Formats: sequence, structure tokens, C-alpha cells
Amino acid sequence: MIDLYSSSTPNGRKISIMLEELGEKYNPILISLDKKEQFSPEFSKISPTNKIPVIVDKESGQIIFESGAILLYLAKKYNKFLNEKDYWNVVQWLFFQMGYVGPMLGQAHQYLFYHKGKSKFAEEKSKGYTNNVYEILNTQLSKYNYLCNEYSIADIAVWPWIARFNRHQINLKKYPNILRWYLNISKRPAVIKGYNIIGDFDEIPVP
Ligand SMILES: N[C@@H](CCC(=O)N[C@@H](CS)C(=O)NCC(=O)O)C(=O)O
Repeated sequence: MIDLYSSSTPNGRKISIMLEELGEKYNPILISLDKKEQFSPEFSKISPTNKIPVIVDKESGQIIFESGAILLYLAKKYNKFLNEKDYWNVVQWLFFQMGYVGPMLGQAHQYLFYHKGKSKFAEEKSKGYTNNVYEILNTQLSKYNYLCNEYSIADIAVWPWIARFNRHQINLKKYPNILRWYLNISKRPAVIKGYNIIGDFDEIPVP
């Protein structure tokens, strides 16, 4: 049994979607970011960064924070969504998500959505990075159905971020390859279920 400490955010949803895809039993535990529960002394013991998501694998005793590391751990443990022949391809796109997609789109949430109008400079910069993220993904998805041939942890890492396209001021119809990929993944039963496991209920956005 795995305990999943999480919330209804893109990084949190990656892991509930992965666990649903694996069909493994797990115990979802809400860490309310609104109530600042990420800073509680108990949660700090398993999350040195005071961020969700975190898993505790009761079977192995392993505790892991950082969603990319959690996805890798689960993929290795259950031998799924990280095909040996595409291993490094998947890992590089996973790292691209962790190092660029997440940070840049996370900033877009701040500058283009929550705090719009506060800094023209930050908004312009953020729009530039956001468009760049979408361009890169659209080009990659013009070559493959999924980011790396088959559905993998790279797709599971990126998809919940693209589900926030409205916050990025992005018209997904302008990125036809991302649109096809997004709608295709949106139909997966594990994605539909994993999207709303913990925290606020939210419809999967339809472009
Ligand atoms: N790189 C980390 C980022 C985790 C992260 O930023 N989590 C956010 C929610 S998506 C969080 O816990 N924020 C609370 C805070 O910053 O106080 C990961 O991918 O796990």
C-alpha cells in the first residue's frame, strides 16, 4: 500500500493519475495548500521542501518527494510506462517537464492568472516562455502520438500542466498536435479518475 500526500494541482495529479494507471491500491491523503498544511511539522518530516506530492511506500519503507522522482520510482517498481527501448528518451522528456514545462507554466499561473496586471515585464516574459513550451511540445507531437512513441511517464508528467491551458492564455486549437494528444489522454479512464482524487473537484477542461 502506498500513501499519497497530495492536492488538486498539476504536480499532485501526475501521481494520482499514475497510481490509477497502475491499478494499484493507494491511500490518498489531502494536504490542503489553502490551509498551509504543507508547513505542518508532521508533513515537514516527509517533505523537506514543504511541497506536495510525496509518497510513502509501506511495503519498501521508501519515502519520496519530487513528482519526477516519484514517477520514476513507480515506473521502475511496477515495470510500466517506462519502456526499456525508449528509456532515455522518456527520461529526457520527463526532465524537460520537471526543469522547464513545470517551472515556466507555474510562473505563467502567477503572472498571467493570479496576479495579472502587476508587472507587464513579467507577463511578457512569461508569455514568451509559455509559447516556447507549447511550440516545443507541438513539434515533438507532430512526430509521435505520444511524447516518446508509447504512452509513458513523460506524458503523465506533462498532461496535467497542459490541462491548465486556460491559465496560460493558450488557445489549444492553435497547437493541433498537442490538442490531439491532450484529448486522447483526457479519455483514459485512469486520467479521468486520477484527476479528481484529492482536493477540489474540477472538470477536465475541454478546449
Ligand atoms: N518540483 C516539485 C514541485 C512541487 C510543487 O511545486 N508543489 C506545489 C503544488 S503543485 C506545492 O506544494 N506548493 C506549495 C507551496 O509552495 O507552498 C515536484 O514536481 O514535485
